[in-house]
Amino acid sequence: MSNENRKYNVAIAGSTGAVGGAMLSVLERRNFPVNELRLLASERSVGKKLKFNDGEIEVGLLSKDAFEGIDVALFSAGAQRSLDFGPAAAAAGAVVIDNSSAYRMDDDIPLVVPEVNPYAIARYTNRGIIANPNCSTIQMMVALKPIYDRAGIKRIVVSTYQAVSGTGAKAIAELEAQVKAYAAGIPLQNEVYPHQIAFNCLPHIDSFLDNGYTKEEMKMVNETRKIFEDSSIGVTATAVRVPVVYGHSESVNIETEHKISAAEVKELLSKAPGVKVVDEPSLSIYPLALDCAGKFETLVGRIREDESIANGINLWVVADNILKGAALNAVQIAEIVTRDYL
Ligand code: L14
Repeated sequence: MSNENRKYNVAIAGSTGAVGGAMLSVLERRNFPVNELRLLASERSVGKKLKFNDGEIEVGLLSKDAFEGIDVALFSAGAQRSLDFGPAAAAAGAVVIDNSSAYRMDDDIPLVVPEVNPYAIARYTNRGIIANPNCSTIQMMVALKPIYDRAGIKRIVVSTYQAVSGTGAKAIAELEAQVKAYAAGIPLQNEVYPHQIAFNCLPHIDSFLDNGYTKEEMKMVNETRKIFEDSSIGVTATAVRVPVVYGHSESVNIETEHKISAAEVKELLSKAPGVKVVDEPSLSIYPLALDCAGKFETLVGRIREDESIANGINLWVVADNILKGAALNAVQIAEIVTRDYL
């Protein structure tokens, strides 16, 4: 069982992407006990070299036989590659922690936010795979868990303001190019998004479903219920892309089972793991996307009672979508897996 001096062989599938790169830096920042770090990616990135600690590691090909001897495999190479290579990695003996949407809603796959439901990790033995939730879901769960435990939550109404980095490097480049074109007075072009993202808000993240919601919105509904293990909780979401590079912001309105005051929520959240309360509106202090970039905490502010109903609370919740929304959450899961299960 767990041995304090043991080091682990870690693979990153999708190591050259935005989240993959952040996984490397989070392993470094948290001093994860790495023995071998194996960087994997698709054909076009093979041979690239990435810095890790004091050295450089060459990227190898993501293939079914690339996982021999690996203890923990972090996947962030898109849902299709997780489906194609995740089971092979698990069969080779690795615990797969998957950042894609491929396995999140499978009944026998745990969907984990370490501050919220770390106990669910035990069920990784079913298929050798643990799913990392959607970025927008993760930060909302971190903020709501202490309130859920204290007062119960009947219903959540959430609107998101999501950064372009969630889409990837191409989207960051598109936003920057549009801002430059605008400043230069030349026509703006768009390829990644169906409309101009600079100076705009697009109520469209991932594709539309028959019920009129987007997939991103329904991920927040379904993943929230799965993580809280509560199919009775009502959740409705509107997911909006905004011209921000890093950091998702969320307006979260909840109706609790029992009355809880804004002061009590503030007190609860000030002690909650992974949360930083940033809430002094008279000084213009509240969570900002620009301030969350690079940080591990989920910032919560604008904590106030919803005076339109008996038991209502409003919150503004901001986190780095690449870190807590993806790479950090995955590495935190890996920390628990290695500490408690390997
Ligand atoms: O489900 O485009 O993990 O901001 C994460 C990035 C969904 C889309 C997921 C984005 C994706 C999201």
